[in-house]
Amino acid sequence: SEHMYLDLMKHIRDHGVRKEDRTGTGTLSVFGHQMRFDLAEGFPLLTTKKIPFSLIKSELLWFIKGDTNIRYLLQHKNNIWNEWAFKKWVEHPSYTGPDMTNFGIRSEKDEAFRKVYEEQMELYKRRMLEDDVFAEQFGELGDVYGKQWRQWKTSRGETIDQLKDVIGMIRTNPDSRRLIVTAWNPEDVPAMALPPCHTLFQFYVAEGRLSCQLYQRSADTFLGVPFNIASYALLTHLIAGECGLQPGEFVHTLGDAHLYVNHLEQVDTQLSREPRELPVLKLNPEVRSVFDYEVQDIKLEGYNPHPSISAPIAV
Ligand code: THF
Repeated sequence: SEHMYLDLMKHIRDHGVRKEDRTGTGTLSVFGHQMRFDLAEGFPLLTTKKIPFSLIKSELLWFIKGDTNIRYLLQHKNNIWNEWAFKKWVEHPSYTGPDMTNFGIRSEKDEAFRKVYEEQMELYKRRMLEDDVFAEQFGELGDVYGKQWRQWKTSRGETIDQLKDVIGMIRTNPDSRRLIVTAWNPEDVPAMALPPCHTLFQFYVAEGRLSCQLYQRSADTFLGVPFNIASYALLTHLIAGECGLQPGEFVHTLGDAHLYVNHLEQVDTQLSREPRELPVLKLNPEVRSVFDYEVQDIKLEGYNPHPSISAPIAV
């Protein structure tokens, strides 16, 4: 339940060790943690702060399509991957605008720079939507989840559709202990802008219920984890539906679980709030396949969260 998440934040806040990180922001961190969410109790979207479920839907459908270009996200008003694609643009030799080195940290510390950055980001988004050639070149994130789930490239030049294969296995051999999808490709990792945080997930079928466990190597506990929980819970619902199973549990196993030090005030605010009743997921019963969902086929009922709490994302 939501208490598992709140307890994790409290645990990291009170017992985490100070650790520097790739982004230069600084974190409190613990290593190795597990949470469980019984999907029969309701849909695990946090109620102690408002989470924009529409962003979780469009991000997951984007992964499922095997798409790795953020244009689809922008068309759905989803900006959560912008910084990573933007970074590729401003670091490209053809970029002629103002210097954007370390834009994440600088825009937090320097008000004037922040304005310039926000203008460049608006420009980037407009071109992404209006200019097909630009979008093809500068919207591409490369070997991220969609690619590894749907078009894993083997050394022999073949392509593996892990998601389709695992759904086939759940249907034909539900007792299998090999129901695994991995996004971690050691051959590709050195060249990746952002190696996958959701490294590997496994399905498990028992008593007519489909469970899913995710191993997440790195967990941005305040901003990212609430999205990750809801995203994999939704994936489990979609696959269970296609396979004629009930959704079981989502088990979330974390490696480096951290709180960025510039999120700590927000954490205290959230921990002072009482969880509310969980919403219920409603899927369009006419959709038969995981691969056919559109955003409007997925709805939530009874979501009455506390207000959102804003926090800067570390890039
Ligand atoms: N990088 C970092 N530092 N943290 C992450 O969680 C993360 N992700 C994805 C890739 N890199 C990451 C991106 N996922 C938000 C949420 C999830 C993201 C990125 C950003 C975010 O800013 N959420 C806001 C709302 C944003 C909005 O309304 O537009 C929030 O308040 O929740 C790990 O998967």
